[in-house]
Amino acid sequence: TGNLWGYGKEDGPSVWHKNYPVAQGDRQSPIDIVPHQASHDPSLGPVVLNYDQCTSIKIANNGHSVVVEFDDSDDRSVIRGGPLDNPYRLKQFHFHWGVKGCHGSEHTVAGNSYASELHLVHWNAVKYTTFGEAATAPDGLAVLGIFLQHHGRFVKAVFFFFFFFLLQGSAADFKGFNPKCLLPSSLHYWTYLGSLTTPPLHESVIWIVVKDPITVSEKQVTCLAGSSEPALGRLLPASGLYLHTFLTQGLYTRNWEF
Ligand code: SG5
Ligand code: ZN
Repeated sequence: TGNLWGYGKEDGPSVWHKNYPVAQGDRQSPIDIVPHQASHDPSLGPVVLNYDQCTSIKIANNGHSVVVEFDDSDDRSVIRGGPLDNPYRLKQFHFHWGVKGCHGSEHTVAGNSYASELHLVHWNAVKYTTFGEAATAPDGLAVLGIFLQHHGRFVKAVFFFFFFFLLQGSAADFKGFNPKCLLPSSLHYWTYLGSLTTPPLHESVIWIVVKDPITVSEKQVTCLAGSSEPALGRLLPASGLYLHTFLTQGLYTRNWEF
C-alpha cells in the first residue's frame, strides 16, 4: 500500500511527505530546542500530574516500541496546568530510542540528543469525544516528553520496559502502574505547538518537554541497540517555543514494585 513508512533509507523521515504532505507543515515535530532562543512566558504555570490512581491496563510490544496503555474512560489520570486550558487524559506512554544506544531521543537540546525519550500521550476529553477525534484537532493532544540519559543508576522500571521490548509481539496485563516513577524530580519544561512525530504526523500536539532528564545506567540503554530510530533529519527550527521553570513536588510513589 502507499501508506508504509519506516526509518530506513527508502521509507524514512525524508520521504514521509510523499504519503503525508503535512510532513512539510509548519508545526511539525520533533524540533531542536535551543534553550537561549526560548522566551519565558510568565503566564505559564506549573504542569500538574495526577497519576496516583494507577490506571494502567496493559503493556504491549508491536516490534517497534513498547507501549503501556491506560484506562481513559474518565479523568482519573490527567495532566493539567502549564499551557493546557483543561485537563488532558493519559492514554498511553511509549519510548523512542536509537540504534547506537545514545542518540535515541527525538527532540534535541542545542543540537544534542539523549539516549532515549519517553512520551506520555494525553488527550483533550473536554472538547473531543474520542482519542481519534482529538488526534486530528489543533489542541487535541498533550504529550509530555522525558529525556533518558545514561551514566546514572540502574532503574528497574526502565529495565523492565526495555526488557519487554525483547519479547517481540507480546502483550500482558499491566495494571496499577504509576508512571510518576519515570519522571525527574523537577518538571521545568519547554512547550511549543507541534505534531505527532510519526505518520500520520497530525499537527495536534501541545508538546511539554521536560528539561531535566532522568538518568539510567548505560547498560540498560545500550541493550536497546538495533531497535527504532528517531526522526532525526526532520528537526526543524523552533517557532513559538517557550521556556518555563517551576519546581514540582519532589519524588513520587507507585504501586508497582519491580
Ligand atoms: C510511536 O509514536 C508510538 C505511537 C504514537 C507515535 O510510533 O508507537 C509506539 O510506541 C509503538 C506501539 O503509539 C501507538 O501507535 C500506540 C499503539 O502514536 C500515537 O500516539 C497515536 C496518536 C506518535 O506519538 S508521538 O508523537 O508521541 N511520538
Ligand atoms: Zn513518541
